Amino acid sequence: MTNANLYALFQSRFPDDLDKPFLQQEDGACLSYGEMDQLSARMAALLTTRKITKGDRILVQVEKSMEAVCLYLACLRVGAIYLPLNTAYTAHEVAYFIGNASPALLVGNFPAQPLPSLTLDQLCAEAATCPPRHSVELMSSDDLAAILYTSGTTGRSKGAMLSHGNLASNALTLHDIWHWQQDDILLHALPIFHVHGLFVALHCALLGGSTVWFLPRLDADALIRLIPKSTVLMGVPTFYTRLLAHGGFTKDLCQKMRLFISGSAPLLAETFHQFEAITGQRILERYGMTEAGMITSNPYDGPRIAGTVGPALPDVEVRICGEDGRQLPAGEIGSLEYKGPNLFKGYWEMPKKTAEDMRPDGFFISGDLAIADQDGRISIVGRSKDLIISGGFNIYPKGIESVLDLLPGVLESAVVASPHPDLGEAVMAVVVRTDNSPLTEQDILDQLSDQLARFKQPRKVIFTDALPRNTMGKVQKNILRDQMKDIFKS
Ligand code: MLC
Ligand code: AMP
Repeated sequence: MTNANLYALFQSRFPDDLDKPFLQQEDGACLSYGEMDQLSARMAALLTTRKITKGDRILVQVEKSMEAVCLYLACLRVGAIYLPLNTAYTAHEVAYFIGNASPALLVGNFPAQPLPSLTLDQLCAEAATCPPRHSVELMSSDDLAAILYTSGTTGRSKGAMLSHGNLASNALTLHDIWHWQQDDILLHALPIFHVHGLFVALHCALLGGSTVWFLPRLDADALIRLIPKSTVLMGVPTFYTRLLAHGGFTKDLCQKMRLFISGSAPLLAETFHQFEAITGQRILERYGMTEAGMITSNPYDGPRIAGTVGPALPDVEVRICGEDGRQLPAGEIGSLEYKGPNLFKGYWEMPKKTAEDMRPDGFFISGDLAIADQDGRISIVGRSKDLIISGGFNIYPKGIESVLDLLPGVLESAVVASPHPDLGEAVMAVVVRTDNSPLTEQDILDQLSDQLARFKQPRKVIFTDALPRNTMGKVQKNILRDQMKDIFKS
């Protein structure tokens, strides 16, 4: 059996000169390909001495760092399943993931957890004393490499199981269609706990043997400094609106840049056109999701059209269907469904939920509404799932409403998105108080702060006497969305 371990694929693509920088920071810190291979081998040795074996889950909630990247690679090396969590999650939220995933090891700050845990600093210190474990565990392409949690319509998060084969196929396809080259320099300012920053960005660079400018977070000033020394930028639309809002962003800065990629949320046509007017370059928009990585992409060579996400990737099948699952003709809006080697292995310990989202012929129901033209070019036009995407983070209203509804003084609530100039969409809560309750917006926000990650907390709370309902008693969120649509207009 050939080894389908993703790390073995990366190793086969390392540059000849292992001293070449893999990750480099503005402060001068740098990790070469050789150092990354060595550090991840030491971390792999440490995991082995801690009896971590193939299939064990390692739950990781740490700040973005070069060491965190090496820990991910070390997990691949030993066949452990990497489970990264958003650093914004509260202890209350993290408890659910720990209960659901039963990890063998926690990495991060978990003082109150009875499970074995280490901070990343402790892990690095212990790993430094271990002789490197250079072997790479033999894996089949169906063996799991990672579980990424994605929030669900019912408010409960689901762990999307991604195999070594899923990740490898998507990375190889993107590396190819985006014409990745060894001399590329990727500007990386995304978080590394989601598909976009962890897989799409880092895997392309690793397959290219390329160098990465590794920024702790989005900082428009730092982008402006580093764009002249980079060739590729990947970001959510907020990256591009912030660059455009920055007085120092000019065409001259972009001389070396060959590719600006956007995804994770809709890129406004206005942003696309303003960006082209300044730089002469068209942002390449692509579409994806946690359950599969990337699914469609605008072409590298052909026309990139604002408001579209391009055709299906070469090895992915996409179709637009009616509610009955039958394919619709081009030009009709329907549910976007897809299948391919990148499609995940299901939700961790939720076979029923997995089955609900799959068609009998193996297509996955994305929950996005889309339209295709005669050439197969897709536009995402809406969502059948009740989902808010704020700055590229997915937020399900149900998860917020269920917390709000339990607060003393709240009778009921509805959470909707309002268009937001920086984040695309922002969370709004509409709350009905119980009789005579003196509850204020601040009271609500204070009470949510230790229960919900900051990015999920409503940007505004509006009080009303009753929620609008249809004859079936269902809250008419479209009416609320319409009422709130100008609330963040700048
Ligand atoms: C931060 N905050 C947010 C937020 N990010 N609030 C709502 N939505 C967000 N996305 C909060 C902070 O806690 C802070 O709270 C306040 O907003 C201001 O924070 P900031 O420091 O200015 O934010 P910043 O660090 O600049 O982050 C904004 C961002 C970031 C958009 C750059 O959220 C980001 O990097 N998003 C990328 C998400 C991503 O990678 N998605 C990919 C998912 S994978 P306070 O307390 O100060 O008010 C996927 C598949 C695919 O979707 O297709 O790729
Ligand atoms: P996540 O579950 O975090 O992986 O987010 C996936 C969702 O992000 C998709 O189902 C879409 O709703 C949305 N998304 C990703 N890329 C785009 C895009 N280019 N345009 C519109 N929506 C997008």
